[in-house]
Amino acid sequence: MNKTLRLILGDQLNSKHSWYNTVDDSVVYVLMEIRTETDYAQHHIQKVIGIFAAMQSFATALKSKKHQVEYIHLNDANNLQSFEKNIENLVSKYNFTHLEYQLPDEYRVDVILKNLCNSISISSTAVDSEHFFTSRNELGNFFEGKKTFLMESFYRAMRKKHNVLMEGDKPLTGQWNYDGDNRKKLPKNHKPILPLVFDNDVSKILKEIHKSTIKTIGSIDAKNFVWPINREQSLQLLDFFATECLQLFGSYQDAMTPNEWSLYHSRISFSMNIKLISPQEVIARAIEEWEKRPDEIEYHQLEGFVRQIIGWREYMRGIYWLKMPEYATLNYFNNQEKLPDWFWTGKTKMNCMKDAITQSLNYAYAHHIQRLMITGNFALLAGVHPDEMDAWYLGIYIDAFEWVEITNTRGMSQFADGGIVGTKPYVSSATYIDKMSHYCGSCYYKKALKVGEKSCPFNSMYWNFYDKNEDKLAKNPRIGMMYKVWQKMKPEDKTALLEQAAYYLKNINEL
Ligand code: FAD
Ligand code: DLZ
Ligand code: SF4
Repeated sequence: MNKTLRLILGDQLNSKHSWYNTVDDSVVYVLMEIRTETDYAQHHIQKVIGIFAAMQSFATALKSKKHQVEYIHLNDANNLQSFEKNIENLVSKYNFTHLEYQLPDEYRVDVILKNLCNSISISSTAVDSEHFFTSRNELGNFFEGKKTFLMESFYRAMRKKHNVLMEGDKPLTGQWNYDGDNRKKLPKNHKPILPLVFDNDVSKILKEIHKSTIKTIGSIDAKNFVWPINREQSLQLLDFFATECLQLFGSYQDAMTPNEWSLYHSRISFSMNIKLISPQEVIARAIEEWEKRPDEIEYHQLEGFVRQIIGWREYMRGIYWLKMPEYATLNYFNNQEKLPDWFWTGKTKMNCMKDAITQSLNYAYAHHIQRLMITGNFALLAGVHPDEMDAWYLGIYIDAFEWVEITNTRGMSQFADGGIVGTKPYVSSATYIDKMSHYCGSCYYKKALKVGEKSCPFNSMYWNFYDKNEDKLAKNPRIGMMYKVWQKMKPEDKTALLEQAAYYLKNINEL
């Protein structure tokens, strides 16, 4: 009798996949908690737990629909701790005649599964994961023959192709992009909405992780785990976003304030990245809410949100598949430094860094501007090696999977790709951070000081970065202005700035 084994990866929990349209006695689904996946990065404890909890809940739901499921728990005696070994074991034990898997999102796992299929004695098929708007190679085809990969042109093509916020072949309202309306600071006494959190009890899973030797980072309240772990909770979170946050999403998308960890962001990336919900339904829910309340939700709030998903998210995935595996080795500035120790503890006097890192350790989450313009900005100014950055971002965030982490980190944040994803490095002095946040007022360092004991480290390190990388950046039309300012500066002021930066960089662990 023919028997098929279907592998479900921890980030492929898509209950709408056509695999599940029929119940078939000759098909067995397998999910596995394995050390190759828990150990390829040092993950945040909430990330490992969130994935295991969602995998377990997904397996239970499949079983309740009469599908046959083999679930290999972390500490099961028969767990051989890798996809290939567990599959080989199952195939020989139960005489499977065919193996199927959904195309993985990660290059590393793609190679593992291809190799397995070549070496295994049974036939195999890879199918689409039926999640994204685009196929793996769509972006590559779209930009074929082009030297640059402008997100905006890809975004417009996506809007047209999928008929999202369109009126015929014109963008609704006549304007494609409202980014300019999305850069407000939070008013001083503004009290942001309290985020919707869940209270999942994941203590049993935590116990199993403690029994193993898995090394994790960050903290967790295992009796009240805040992240969604199934489709129902993901839909609730999406609903909360649409009804409570969307109306201010765009306006405060780039804003930051101490002790408020999510503001008006959706926190939907984890649910989407493990495929509990699809980008299509996330966008549809936001559009539906805007259509219901056009007087309360301005169009730019909606467009900003839709762009992140149908634009940036699909774009990053396309770049990943176009440029891997070389992408993971790029280091345009030849940066070689280590991450400061306090990236793992949050113990620094820099208020902005302390807040972004502490909340990352507490919630496995920071929003985009915290990742880009606080932690990423500092690390680029400090010349940290992109490998160190990737390891940190891949570990610490609950939504971190290489296809979207590496393009954002190595590309957008660290400019290690020399400008594939972004047109210029995202660096700033305290001026930008103060413009977008309430961090500087209560900081040990003084935002207005460029040199001296309490001068903000971002200020001198910013100029040091431009000075150090002049050969690579001076010709960039988007930053030529900065070099004019730098060149006009008095030599003694330049020297003082560079000496201050050198002092901070030498004593980076004491900042
Ligand atoms: P919202 O602000 O509510 O945005 C809505 C959705 O848009 C997100 O859920 C996400 O799916 C999508 N989105 C927004 N910006 C981006 C972007 N730049 N690239 C891709 N999708 C985007 N996102 C990840 O999903 N995983 C990562 O590992 C990851 N690593 C990052 C590392 C760095 C250095 C930077 C600068 C950004 C990274 N991002 C990553 C992008 C972005 O920060 C997160 O998607 C976002 O913060 C998730 O929170 P949210 O769901 O509340 O997003
Ligand atoms: C991230 C992760 C972790 C921590 N653990 C598992 C696991 O035990 N089993 C599993 O199937 N998937 C896990 N994942 C997600 C995978 O790393 C992810 O499926 C691949 O990186 C492909 O994107
Ligand atoms: Fe951050 Fe500098 Fe502002 Fe302090 S003064 S919060 S270190 S930007």
